[in-house]
Amino acid sequence: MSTSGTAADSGNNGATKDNQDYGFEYDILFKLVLIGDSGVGKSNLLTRFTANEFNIDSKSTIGVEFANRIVQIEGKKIKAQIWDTAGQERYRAITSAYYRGAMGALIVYDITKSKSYENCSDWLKELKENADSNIVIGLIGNKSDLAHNRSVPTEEARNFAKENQLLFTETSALENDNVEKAFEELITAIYNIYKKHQANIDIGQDSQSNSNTNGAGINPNGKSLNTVSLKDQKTKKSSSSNCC
Ligand SMILES: Nc1nc2c(ncn2[C@@H]2O[C@H](COP(=O)(O)OP(=O)(O)OP(=O)(O)O)[C@@H](O)[C@H]2O)c(=O)[nH]1
Ligand SMILES: [Mg+2]
Repeated sequence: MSTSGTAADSGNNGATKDNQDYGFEYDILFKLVLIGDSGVGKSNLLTRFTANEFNIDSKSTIGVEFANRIVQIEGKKIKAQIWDTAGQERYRAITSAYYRGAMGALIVYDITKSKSYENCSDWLKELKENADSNIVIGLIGNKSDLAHNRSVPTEEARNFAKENQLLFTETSALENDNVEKAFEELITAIYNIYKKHQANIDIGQDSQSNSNTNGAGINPNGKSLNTVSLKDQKTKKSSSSNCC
């Protein structure tokens, strides 16, 4: 996968940055969501990935923000539209709109805060209750630069991820360590499902197919792919505005 750092645009304030691609051309749109306790670094992971920015004094997110980045896989331009919400309890009411249409999610915890890791089961439950059942999910242990204050062992989190069929990465938004990898793995996993789905549609069309070739695929979580959500995901060319 190659990523384009020049095509990010932010939903934070409706503004775009000078070095951005104003064409916003893309072939496929993937909506991703970031969830996890307040203060774990969701917003900084987002700004690191979409604008290569980090803010040591970032304020708690109010409501929902989003930013985009174009990544390329196999020559296809994929617009990753990444939604970032407040981890604070009082903002939880917005969930259904937040999760609607999401094809991937990153559940973030802080490796120095065991409570934020323990709460990942609740975040996972919330995803299962609100998001598409076939959403691809990654678990992120952020703030790996603070390893001297670590309270969540890597192996414990890795096992939790394995048991729940989640992707897993430890990241540092501060040091820009593994941030690309975390997002790229998620986007690639979604893309592979998308590709399989497309191939199955082609096979289905070629052979006047029946229910065995109806486009269902398997995601990394081992579940069958919800074809409706992928069919609903528009394949677009040339858009001049953020779409959400
Ligand atoms: N050391 C270190 N600090 C980080 C890292 N990522 C974020 N932070 C700091 O952690 C604090 C919270 O970061 P945010 O990105 O605002 O956290 P959030 O998860 O978006 O929080 P809410 O919006 O309240 O849900 C800020 O002071 C950041 O500078 C990291 O990788 N390492
Ligand atoms: Mg935030």
